[in-house]
Amino acid sequence: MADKRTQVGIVGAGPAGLLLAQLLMARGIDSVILEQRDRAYVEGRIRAGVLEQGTVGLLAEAGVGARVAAEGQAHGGIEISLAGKRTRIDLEDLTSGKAVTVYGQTEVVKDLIQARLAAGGEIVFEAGDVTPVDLDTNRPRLLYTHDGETRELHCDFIAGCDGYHGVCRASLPGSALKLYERNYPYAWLGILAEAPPPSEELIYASHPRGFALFSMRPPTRSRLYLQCTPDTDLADWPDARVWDELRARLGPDDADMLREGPVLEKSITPMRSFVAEPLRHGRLFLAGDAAHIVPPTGAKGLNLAASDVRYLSWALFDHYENGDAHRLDSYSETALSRVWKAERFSWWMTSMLHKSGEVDDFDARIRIAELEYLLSSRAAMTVLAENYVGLPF
Ligand code: FAS
Ligand code: PHB
Repeated sequence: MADKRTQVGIVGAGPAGLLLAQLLMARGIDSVILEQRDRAYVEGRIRAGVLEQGTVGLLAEAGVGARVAAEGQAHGGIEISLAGKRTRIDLEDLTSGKAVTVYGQTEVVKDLIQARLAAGGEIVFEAGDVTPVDLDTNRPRLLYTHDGETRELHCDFIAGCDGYHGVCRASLPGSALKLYERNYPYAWLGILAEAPPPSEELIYASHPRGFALFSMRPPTRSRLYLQCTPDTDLADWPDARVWDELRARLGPDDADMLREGPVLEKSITPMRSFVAEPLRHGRLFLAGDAAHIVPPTGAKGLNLAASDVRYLSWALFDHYENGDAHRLDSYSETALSRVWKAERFSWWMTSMLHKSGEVDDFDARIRIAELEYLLSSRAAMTVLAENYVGLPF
C-alpha cells in the first residue's frame, strides 16, 4: 500500500486521539490515527469514570453525546467519609448548578471508535514502530509498520496522544523538555465488581487504615479502590480480603452498605503527578497523558485529555479555516495553565485523603485538621466543588 497523506497525523486511539479526530472531522479536517494495539484491547481497558460537564459537552460536539446522555449518571454531589462519618459535598448548590457525569472511559472510547469508523474515519490498529520525524519542517511524517510492511504517513501536523509510555514525547531530545514529577508513597488497588455500589454518589473515605474510594459503573457495577503500598502483590489480596478491607474503611456505621459480588477485574494503579513542558515541538503537539499525569483522586485524567484536545482543535480550526497561527503558537501555554490547576487540585485531594506516615505525627494531624475544616466550611467545600466539576476553559 502506498504512503498516506493527511492533514493531522494522530498517534494513539485513547480518549485524547479519538476525540481530537472526531472534532476535526466535524469541521472537515482530515486525520489518520495510528494505534499500536488492537481494537479489543483499546476498548477493554478500565480507567476513568467521572466526566466534567465540559467534557460531556465536547463529546456531544464530537457527535457522541447520545449514549452518555442516555446511560451516564449525573451526580450533583459526592461524599467524604472521615473515620467512618460521612459528609455530603453538594456540588450543584456550591457551583450554581454544575454536576459531574459518571460514565466509564471504556464506554467513551467505544462510542468514539464506533462513530469514527461509521463515518469512514481511519484508525490503523496494530501500527508498529511508530516514529515521528521531520518535526521541525512543515512536512512532518510518521513512519510505522503494518501487516509486516514499512509505511509513511505524510502530515501537516502530528498530535502526540499516545499516553505516558508513548513514543511521541520519548522521541524528543531531553534538552527540549522541562519535566516536573512527584511520586506518592502509595498506590490504588482497584476492583470492578458485579455488585450495586454502596451509595448513589461517590464516597471518598479517609480512614486510619488508609484511603478508599467507592465509585460505580452504572447501571449494575461498582468500581472500588483501596490505598495500598506501591509494591503490593495482588496474590496477597484475595477477593475476601479486599471486601473486608473496604468494609473496614467505610467504618462500623456504614459497613452494611457494602454489597459484595463477583470481582471482574483487579489491578494496581500507581500514583504520580507528572508534567512535561512545553506541549509543542515544531509540528508536534502533545496532548493528554503523553504530556501530563495526575493521581486519580481528583478524577481529572480523562478530563485533562479532553481539555487539551479542546484547545488543540480550536487552534487547528483557526489554522485551516482562517490561516491564523495564533492559537497554535499559544496552545502550550493555554493548555498548561489549566493542566497545572488540575495538577494542584489532584495533588491536594491526594495528600489530604491518603494516609502516609505515622498517625500522630505533625503532618498527619494537619491533614486531619484540614479535612475537618473542609467538612465544616462552606467556603472550603466551594473550592473543592469548583475544581471537581471542572474549571472554566
Ligand atoms: P491513553 O493512555 O488513554 O491512550 C494512549 C493510546 O496511545 C493508547 O491506546 C496506547 O495503546 C497508544 N499508544 C501508546 N504508545 C503508542 C505508540 N508507540 N504507537 C501507537 N500508539 C501508541 N483517570 C481517572 O480520572 N480515574 C481513574 O480511575 C483512572 N484510572 C486509571 C488507571 C490507569 C491504569 C491509567 C493508566 C490511567 C487512569 N486514569 C484514570 C487516567 C486516564 O483516564 C488517562 O488520563 C486517560 O486515559 C488519558 O487519555 P489519553 O491521553 O488518550 O491516553
Ligand atoms: C472511577 O470511577 O474510576 C473514579 C472515580 C473518581 C476518581 C477516580 C476514579 O477520583
